[in-house]
Amino acid sequence: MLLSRIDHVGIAVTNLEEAIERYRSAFGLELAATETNAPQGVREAMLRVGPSVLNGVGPDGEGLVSSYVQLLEPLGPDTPVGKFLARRGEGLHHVGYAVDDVQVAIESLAAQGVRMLDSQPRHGSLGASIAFAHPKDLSGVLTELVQAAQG
Ligand code: V0V
Ligand code: CO
Repeated sequence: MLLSRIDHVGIAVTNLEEAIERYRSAFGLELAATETNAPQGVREAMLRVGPSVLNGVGPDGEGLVSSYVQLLEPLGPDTPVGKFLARRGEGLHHVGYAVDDVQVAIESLAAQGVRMLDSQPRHGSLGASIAFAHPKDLSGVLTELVQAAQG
């Protein structure tokens, strides 16, 4: 099986600090990290959902992985999240699934005729290697493959 779990759900927001505060106070979520990712055109925050579970090797340590809410504020209007906000407003932007090997997953999906937006892995949050698949080939959902950082 290609997908091992849901790593994160990505939510497009207009104001990152306000959204972090809302999600923290509403749900008691812990802020794991924030990062500016210029190639992806975002400033983003990862908020940990639930306990870390023993399920591989991830950023929480050997054998420990978590799921996250990823809040995404665009760096400008001409970015993926900037265009999304202009067209649809705030809302669910993508789903990120954990994979063991992102390069293997890219090639497997491409062989199934799913258009990959990235043919090579790119840098993602918490040191992950990521790749996106086109929403039009997956029932309208922008889909991200996430290979967690080692250790
Ligand atoms: C656009 N469309 C979407 C969509 N964005 N559908 C579902 N979910 C989304 N997020 C639809 C749009 O409504 C159009 O449908 C169609 O796709 C083509 O739109 P477009 O005008 O060509 O849209 P663009 O130019 O904004 O491109 C859309 C794609 C772009 C998906 C190609 O956003 C992209 O390359 N995304 C991958 C990178 C990314 O999203 N980075 C930010 C997250 P109609 O109207 O024609 O029916 S970074 C991240 O998650 C990180 C760093 C991490 O997790 O570590
Ligand atoms: Co993401």
